[in-house]
Amino acid sequence: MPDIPATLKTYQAHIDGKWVDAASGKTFQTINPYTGEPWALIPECDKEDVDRAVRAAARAFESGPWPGMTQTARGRLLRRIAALIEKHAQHLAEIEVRDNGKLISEMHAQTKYLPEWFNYYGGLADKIQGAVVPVDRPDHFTYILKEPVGVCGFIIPWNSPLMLAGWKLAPALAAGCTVVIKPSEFTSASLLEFMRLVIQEAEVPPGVINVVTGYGAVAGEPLVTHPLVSKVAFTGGTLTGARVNELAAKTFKKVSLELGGKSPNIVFDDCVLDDAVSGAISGIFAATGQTCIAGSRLLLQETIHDKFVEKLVAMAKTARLGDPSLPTTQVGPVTTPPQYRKILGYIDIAKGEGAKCVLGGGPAPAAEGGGTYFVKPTIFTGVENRMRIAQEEVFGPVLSVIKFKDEEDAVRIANDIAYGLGAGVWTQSVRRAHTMARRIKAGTVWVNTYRAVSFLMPFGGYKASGLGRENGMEAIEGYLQTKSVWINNGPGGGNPFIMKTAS
Ligand code: TXE
Repeated sequence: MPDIPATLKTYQAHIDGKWVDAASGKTFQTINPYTGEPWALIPECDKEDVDRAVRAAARAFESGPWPGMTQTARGRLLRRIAALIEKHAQHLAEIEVRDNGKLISEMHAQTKYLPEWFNYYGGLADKIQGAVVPVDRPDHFTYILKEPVGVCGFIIPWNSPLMLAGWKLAPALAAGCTVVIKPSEFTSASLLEFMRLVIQEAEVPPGVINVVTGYGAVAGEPLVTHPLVSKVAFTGGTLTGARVNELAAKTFKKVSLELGGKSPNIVFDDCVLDDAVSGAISGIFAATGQTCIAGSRLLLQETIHDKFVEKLVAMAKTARLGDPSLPTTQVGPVTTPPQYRKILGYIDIAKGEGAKCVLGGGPAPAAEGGGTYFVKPTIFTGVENRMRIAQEEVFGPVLSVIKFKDEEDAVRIANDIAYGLGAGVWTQSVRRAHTMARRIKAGTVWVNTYRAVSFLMPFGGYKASGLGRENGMEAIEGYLQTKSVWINNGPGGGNPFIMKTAS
């Protein structure tokens, strides 16, 4: 471990409205992936801290100002949070970049857009309502109540910490839940800054939102297994997601999972070629490929394959690697050392499988970016869909180009995968656009665009890409319980030994 510079910033966890060290007193360093230098110390929370945070969230759920707050007042609070995020968007983006090395232009765009989630779900807070049901019994009054599920545990990855936490937090608060958030051990700082600048300033009651920092197995698992947690919302890798799902099942928690992907970006010969080339590039090289919706399988119709690859390589070659905090940089470093090793490992696997490397294919020399974990934008052609480089998530700037013959062939290849998160289709045919959108098994299909998200549009995966949906009206259901209430206004009685089914 490098020596601790005297200038390291020290963070604390946030439990029950207070800033606290880990009970063990332990800390770990967080590293700037561009410089490779540690810049802050983060509390290494464990089971004991998680238990304190969950109990605080459970108390805040049951008593105090939170459960007494009207839905309209909750809506106002969410809009206050939105305004504060807007005020601090630049600073929050800078902290994200320092921790995850993604481009400032992308992180700032995310933090500037994030208030919309809190405005949207703030608006939705007092539209959450039950129903009166005209039940098939005389003299009965029956209604449905919508109630918050209770304490929610959020597990957040390192690629877009604030955005992915916000996608969960806004609907959870609107529903009336309380929350414990465990950010990734690689990127804890932005959520702690968010607690200081936004949540405290907005005067969210103590215990409603808690942040415990630490490692997955040590701080994440106790959150997933805690008996007082009613819902787990997880974004991360598919293997970890499967473990989280298994653990959460033991205490029958609601679970939503947003996991990995190996999304097909499908280009037909009737597309606008230059648009599709830009879409293919931004689909894989934006965020250094470290996004769950990366268009990592580029499916090219054979009639345009060679011409397209030529243009693709020519454009990808111009990518400016470098300091992610500069607005002119186009590709930043890889966020974590394990991720860096994983990407280079997959490049070797692809070469070993016989794919042809037509661009990049290894680490970028430090001089190019001045930083440590850089990988050259890499393109493989001649990839067959059965190869590991086509089937497994790399989560890096590595594109696999696969040829297809016709629509039928494209659908077959696109769906022949364990994942189902996103897909792109490039065509000018309206019929083809709708047909492909219907036939591809993925949670999102983009036509003539790629990697667009909105607070209004549900987001999530088919198959191994996850469970449940974030964003839009649908997300709120994941934070609600449904209760049926039966009131008999007539005479009671009947046979006490027989269930009262419809007469
Ligand atoms: O993710 P993990 P990692 C994919 C991507 C990447 C791979 C591994 O392919 O290469 O996952 O990345 C917490 N119980 N994605 O190892 O392990 C952990 O502390 C409870 C896709 O970084 O999934 C962190 O907070 N929690 C993805 C969070 O889970 C546990 C984004 C994510 O870490 C835990 C990131 C456990 N046993 C990676 N183990 C996306 N969908 O965007 C770990 N965690």
